Amino acid sequence: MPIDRPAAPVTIDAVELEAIELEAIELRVVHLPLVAPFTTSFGTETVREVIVVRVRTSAGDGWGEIVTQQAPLYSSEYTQSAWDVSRRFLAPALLERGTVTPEEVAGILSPFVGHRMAKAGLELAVLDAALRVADRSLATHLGAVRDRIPSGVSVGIQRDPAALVDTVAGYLDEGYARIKIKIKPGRDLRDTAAVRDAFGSIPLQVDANSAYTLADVDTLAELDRFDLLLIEQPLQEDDIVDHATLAARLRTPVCLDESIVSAKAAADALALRAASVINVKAGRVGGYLEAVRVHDLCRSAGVPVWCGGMLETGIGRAANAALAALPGFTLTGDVSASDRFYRRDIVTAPIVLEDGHVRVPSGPGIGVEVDTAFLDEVTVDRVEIRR
Ligand code: OSB
Ligand code: MG
Repeated sequence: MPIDRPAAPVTIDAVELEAIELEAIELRVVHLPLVAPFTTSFGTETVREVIVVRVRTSAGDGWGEIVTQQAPLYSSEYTQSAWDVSRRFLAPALLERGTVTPEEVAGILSPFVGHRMAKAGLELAVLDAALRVADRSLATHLGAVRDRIPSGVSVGIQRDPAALVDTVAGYLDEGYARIKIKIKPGRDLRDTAAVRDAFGSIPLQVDANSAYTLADVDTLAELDRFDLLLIEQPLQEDDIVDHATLAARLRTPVCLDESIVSAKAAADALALRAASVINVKAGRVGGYLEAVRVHDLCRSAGVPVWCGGMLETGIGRAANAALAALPGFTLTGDVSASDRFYRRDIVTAPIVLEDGHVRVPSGPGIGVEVDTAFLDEVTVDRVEIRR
């Protein structure tokens, strides 16, 4: 893949947002029940535990979401690590600065190593507050070129291949534009074959969440016969060279998720030919602004990207729809309707599926309003950090 072509114009709109004056940062641990258990190669969730961030400013509030999960299984971050680092280090550093623009947040937090999901959630809340003041949408600010995006769905591992076929049938009936199934050793070829056999040439891809090693190359190569759009993160997060070795052995395009923790990591992975597609998740790369940089560099390299998900609540889901509306997001992402995961969401107008698409919010900031009464009901822990 060519990675040395002249850079395409940076998509982020050059408008500078005014600094906002931070008064306090509220963090909440929220427990939202899932409509059905979600199983991946690393475990099963029945309740989404997530951190909701509210920045309080002299000009109004801003909302963000820290997409960590209860346990460090997908990434090293988890709810209590994000809670601790946000409370003790990240929020105080922002409050210490007092007046900040969204573009300054990453720099202020950069002395603290890692903890990208925590940083991303805080940056999103500052972005939301500043954009609401400017009466500007996140989508416009990031460089969106679409007002709706095709919607894909990530399907967890089911009891058996027959149950998987039933579950996928339901999503296809709803109109989802692309199916992604989770796989793991022992639940790969038969599951994929069952879906292909049942539904023919639907847009289909698989996600292994790091469950394989290079010793599994023969099994993974057998997936080639299913004409998948891609295989996502077959090997471990830091197995960049092994992913390159594997990619050379497969016809199925290799897409990286867990490994891409920054724009630099994306550039390195492309240089090493470890991936020909990249899954962009704002939490994993430390924020929506860094996610745009990943998008920009892939776009100039001619590498397609798509927007991943972390079972976001309505807050992060709205922001993901904005990100996925950028021009380089040429593959259908995991931005599904809120009701794919939740019976009731914490925003007043959750994202819905319309003709296989979801609408990109166009209101100020993230473009959705938080249902604070329901948020209170699902809040299990709350802290306010003041300056
Ligand atoms: O690997 O993409 C992943 C959910 C949690 C952690 C990791 C992943 C996922 C998903 C769900 O696949 C995507 C979604 O939010 O719809
Ligand atoms: Mg993934």
